[in-house]
Order: sequence, then C-alpha cells, then structure tokens
Amino acid sequence: MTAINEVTDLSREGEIALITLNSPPVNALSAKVRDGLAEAFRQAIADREAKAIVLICEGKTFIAGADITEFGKPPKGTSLLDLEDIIEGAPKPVIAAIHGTALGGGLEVALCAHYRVAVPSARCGLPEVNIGLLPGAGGTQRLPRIVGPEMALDMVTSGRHVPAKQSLEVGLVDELAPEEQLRDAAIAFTRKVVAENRPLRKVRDSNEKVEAARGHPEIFANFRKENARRFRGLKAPENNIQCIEAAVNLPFEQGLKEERRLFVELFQDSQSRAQQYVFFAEREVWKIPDVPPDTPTIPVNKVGIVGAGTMGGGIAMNFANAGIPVTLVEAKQEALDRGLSVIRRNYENTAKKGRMTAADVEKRMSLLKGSMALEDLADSDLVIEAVFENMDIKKEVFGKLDQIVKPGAVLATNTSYLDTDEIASATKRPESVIGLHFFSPANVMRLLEVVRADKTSKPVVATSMQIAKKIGKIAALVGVCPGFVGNRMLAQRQREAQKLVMEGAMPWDVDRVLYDFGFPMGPFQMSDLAGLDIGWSKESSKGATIREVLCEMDRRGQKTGAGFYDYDENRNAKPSPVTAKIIEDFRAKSGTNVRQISDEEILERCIYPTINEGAKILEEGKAIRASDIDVVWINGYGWPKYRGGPMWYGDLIGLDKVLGRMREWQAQMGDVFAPSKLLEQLVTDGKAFTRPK
Ligand code: 3H9
Repeated sequence: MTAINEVTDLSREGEIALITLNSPPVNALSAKVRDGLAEAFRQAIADREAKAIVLICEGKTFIAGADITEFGKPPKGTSLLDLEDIIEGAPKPVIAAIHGTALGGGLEVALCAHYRVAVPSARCGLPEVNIGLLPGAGGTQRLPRIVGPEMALDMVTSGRHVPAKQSLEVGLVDELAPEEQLRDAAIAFTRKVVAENRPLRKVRDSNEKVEAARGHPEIFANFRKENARRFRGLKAPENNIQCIEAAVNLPFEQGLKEERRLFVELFQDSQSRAQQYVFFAEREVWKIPDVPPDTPTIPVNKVGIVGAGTMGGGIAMNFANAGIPVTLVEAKQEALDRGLSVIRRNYENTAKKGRMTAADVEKRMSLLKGSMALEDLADSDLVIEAVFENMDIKKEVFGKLDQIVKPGAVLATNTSYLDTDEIASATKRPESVIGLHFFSPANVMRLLEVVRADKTSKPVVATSMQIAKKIGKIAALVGVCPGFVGNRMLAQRQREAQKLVMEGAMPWDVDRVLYDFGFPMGPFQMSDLAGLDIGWSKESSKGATIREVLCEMDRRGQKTGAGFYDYDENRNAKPSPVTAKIIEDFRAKSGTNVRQISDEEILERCIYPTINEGAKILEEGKAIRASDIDVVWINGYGWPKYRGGPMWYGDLIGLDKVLGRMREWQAQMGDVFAPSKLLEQLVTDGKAFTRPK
C-alpha cells in the first residue's frame, strides 16, 4: 500500500489497482482529495501490472460532492474537470465502488468511471439544486445520457437521492454488491471486466437517449409548466433544465461549455450563497457550545403526551413514525376517541396517496395508546404537555406530573409563548423541565424550538436535541421570552401588516408583496387559513378590530368561505368588497391619514422590524447564533430559503439601511421601532450578523 497523500492510498490486489480515499466526514472533493486522486490515478495508469483500477472510499460514504467550504475561495490544486479527464481517459477500466451516497461531484466522478458497483443501501444523486447550483462537472451532460432526459430533469431539479436498486434499473449502477462486502465484490466485478475484455465504456459517447429526445422541446416546456409552482422564485431549477436541454441539443463538448456558463451564472448569484449558508446553518444549529456531544442523554423509549387535540395528536404521530410507543392522555373519553380517530384518518389519507401501506397504518396506530389517567405516564421517559394555552392549567398539569412521573424523565411543555420558567416552578424538579415548541401541523412542520429554561439541565437539553433529530425535526435551542424566537419576531410583522392596512394598503396588497418576496402566503391569507376566530369569542367580541368585525359577520376565514378574502367553492381567494368597506369604516373612525403605500414600504415595514427583533433576541442571548434564527424562519415560517433567512437577508441588503429605516420610523411612529443595540453596534463596527464583512 502506498500513501499518495494524507487522504489517498494506492494498493494492488493482483492485477487490480485499488485507490482508497479517506477524507472524513464525507470524502468531499477538497483540493487535497482532488490532488491525491489525480496522482493515484496517474500512478495506477502507469503501473503496467495493473489491468484495471477500482476507486473506493473509507468511512460512512462514497464522495458526497465538491467541498462546499472551498466555494468562493481562490481555486487550488487539480481542478475537478482535469481529474475527471484523467479518470475517463484512463487506458484501462476504472470501476467506482459506491457505498453511502455518491452525490454531486461524487456522482460526477463516478460517471467518469467506466463501470459502477454499489451496495444496496447506497444512493446516487445530484443535489446541487438544493444549494442553488447545478452539477458543474459534467453531471448534467452525462446523467441524461444514462437515464434519459426525463429522469435527469427530475433528478437535477429535485436533488433526490436514487436508491441503489433503482440506480441499477436505470443504468446508473452496473452491479449490486452484498452489503459490507463492497471491496471484494468490486474487485471480483473488475476481474470479470478484465477477463471478458469489456470495453472502456465512456458515458459521454452514449448518445442514444439524448438523440431520441432531440426535436421534442415539449419535454422541457411541459416539465417547466408542471413544476412552475415548486420552482417559484428559484433560479437554479431553470438553469438545471437548460443544461439538460443542452445535453439533448448540443454535442457533448459544447454541452459542457453551456453547463459551465450556466453554473457560473448561479455561482455568482446571491441565491446560491444564501442556500449554501442555509446548508451549513442547518448543521450548525445542532451544536450547543456549553452542551458538548459527550453530554449524557436519557434514553427515550416511551413517550407520554398530555392532551390529544390537534397539537397533541400531531406530536404523537412524530413518535409513532419513529417507532416509539406513545401514551396519549385526555380528560374525557370523547376527546380521546376523537384525537385517536383524527390520527388514524391522517395516516389513512397518507396511505390513500400511496405513501404508506395499510400495514404501516396499523403498525403506527398500535404504538399509540389512549388513557384518561395521568398515572399511566408514570414510567414515561419523556412527557410532553399539549393542553390549552393557560398558565394555571399548565401549572396544574406539571404539579401532577411531578408527583406521578418517574424521576429523571424529561417533562416538556409545548407552549408557544408562556413562560417556561414559571411552568417549571410548579415542579420540584425544574432541571427536568424544558419547552418543546412544535409547529402546527406538528406531524408535518420540520421546525422544533427547544426552549431552555433557567434551570434546565444539560442532559435534558442534549436529550431533547437528540430526540428531535430522531423524529426528523430540525431543532433550534432558544431561550425563554414571550413567543420565543419565531413568534416573537412574527409579532412585529403582524403588527406592521395591520398598521399598513389602516394607513392605506389593502390586505391583498400586503399579501401580494410578501408572496412575491417568496413566502408561501401573506399574513392575511395565513389568518384566513388558520381561522380568524382563534382566540375570539362571540360573547366578549366588541367589534373593536377589523378581525373582530369579520368574525361577528361569521367571516371566520377559509372554513366559512369568507374572511379577509371571499372564497369560491375551490377555495380560490378574491379580494372582498365587504372587507374593503369594513377597513374604510375603521380608517374613517380612527381619523388616520390614508395615503398611497408603495410595495417597497410594505416590504420594508414588514421585514425590517422582524430583523431588528432578531437582533434584540441575539442581544439578550435568547438564540445562540444569528444563523439559528434563520433556521427557525426558514423551517417554521416559510421564509424563502434562497433569501437565507431574515438575519442573512439583513446582511445582504446592508444593516446600515435597516438601521436607517428603523430610526426614521422611530422618529415618525414611536418606540416600537427602537433599534436594537446590537444592530447599532454592528453598523458602527462595519460588521454583520452572519458573515464577516
Ligand atoms: C457539488 O458537488 C458541485 C459539483 O457539481 C462540482 C462543481 C464544479 N462539503 O449532513 P451531515 C459536512 S456541490 C463540505 O451532518 P449526514 C457537513 O457540514 C455539493 N462539507 O451528515 C457536516 O460537517 P460538521 C453537492 C460537507 O450523514 C458533516 O459533513 N453535494 C459536505 O446527515 C456531516 O454532514 C451535496 O450537496 C460538502 N459537500 O449526511 C451533498 N457535505 O460535522 C451535501 C457534508 O462539521 N451533503 N459536509 O457539521 C449531504 O447531503 C449530507 O452531508 C450527506 C451526509 C448526505 C452526505
């Protein structure tokens, strides 16, 4: 065995040269990796005794792509395209042996090999679109030559990972190797290739599938049309599509040039920078400076949930999906039955859509047990309270849980704004109490705010983060404050949206501006969807706000066919003259000076105070990093990923601009616009929330 460099080894098994890459954590194609591989291939090619070459990786995966941490830095070492030329142009067969994931540049390298062998658990994909890019090392030209343009379009625009079995079916992989025996199986396969004198199969020369699609522009037109909603606002999918079009319409070398041009275009765009930032932010968010990875955790094998309403039921589904048994407690049999039947209906709907089998439905339901006695939660490892948002009720529940549940268990509250410290004070074990703020619908939304109270112990924090990962959430650790991170910032936007309406904008203007910014919907559409009557009661309603008047008229949102908007039978929204009249009356009554409000002002008034509140949250230490706040907004509030999150966006547009506006509005409209000290400090120092300038 020869060590080529710190990450690459070359050895020989009889007539087979074996190149082994070992560059943790994911064998990304850093300069060191590219240099090591290029040299190893050169030597293996020069070795007369070697009749073929196998490329295999150590660790948990085959090459997972280009090294994203190198992006934006001056290029160093062998380029990826040069490395690929060496591999594809080798005068002897090269076989890629794949385990884990062959992604992005990793799959592009594998596509330059002449053959590919993979274990059944391996997956192949070109996920560059997820970081606002396209496969820029020939992937868009080689992939359609193997799988055809239709599947290539799907793969490059979704970034999905194709399982080994399907990869074999579509020709991405030539043979499956038994799990755990990749090395031996790849060598055996390679011996066969040598013995049978199989040709040096170069994907670039295989033109049949792309030629068949030539003269069929409808393939692309239809694809664009069908996916327009999914691609809204994003630049990368379109450039990816154009690359596949180039593969169909141009000779290989020219296609490569087009791929390069379209890659560079994306690479230089802020969308890709934002999406790369989010990629790392979503990994950073798990790291808690004072709770190191070796912090002991509490094994969670049994979960109890208090409250089987919409929230409790949704939360329960997460655990059942992960194979963890749950006991759901409700006060009344009727409520319990209703809760369990809603869960069953949700699962059955999923099964109807073909995303789950009937057996899966039963398996999950069998993990859910209903009860009317809190005592049944005594041996739970984690109990989550999801009862009505009322401090007295919550404290009563926690007082009882303290008496019942075994020592050492995690006691969590799903409150979305109540003081977790006060809830913890109802127990004699505040160190075991934490907030687990799920977002509705809890079985769907990825975000979980983990709320660390004053006395929460480190193992309880570590356990909560670990269990969040296990149930497929993305968790951000936040501190106790009204609304925590997400809702606290959202309150700023809601307030401004309502004020803008009083000042002259219409709800549909505000919604349109935020939709065009990239949110899935605006605040008024959101209210209509959620129901305007949340927290409203007929008895106490005084017609004091637009919302109260709408509710009094039974315009309670989508469910009643009318709210801020009028809805047709297909739930299509139309601006409502009724709402417009109510607004006019309110404006007249309040004597507000009604004026024309520009789209720019709507956007700035909704977004800048949100950013400012994020700065206050950081200043108070209620979030660990600015990027955690961005993770919250992207995963819980529909902030468009390609705009990086509010803090990143603030940096992009310039914090001086945000501060300037906050000061202006503070002078005109008062202290709700008072700038955060951190914001002022950053501007003074010429610094940013997320990226050093
Ligand atoms: C590309 O290839 C462009 C090309 O077309 C060529 C253009 C010329 N680079 O996710 P994990 C780190 S673009 C650098 O927690 P998992 C990650 O930050 C690339 N670092 O593990 C983390 O670090 P830390 C296309 C990377 O097991 C650690 O590895 N490829 C990269 O849940 C573990 O990651 C992709 O987009 C990278 N490429 O999932 C694939 N990838 O421990 C991106 C990961 O310090 N990667 N890291 O926080 C993934 O999808 C997942 O990481 C993977 C493993 C599925 C591989």
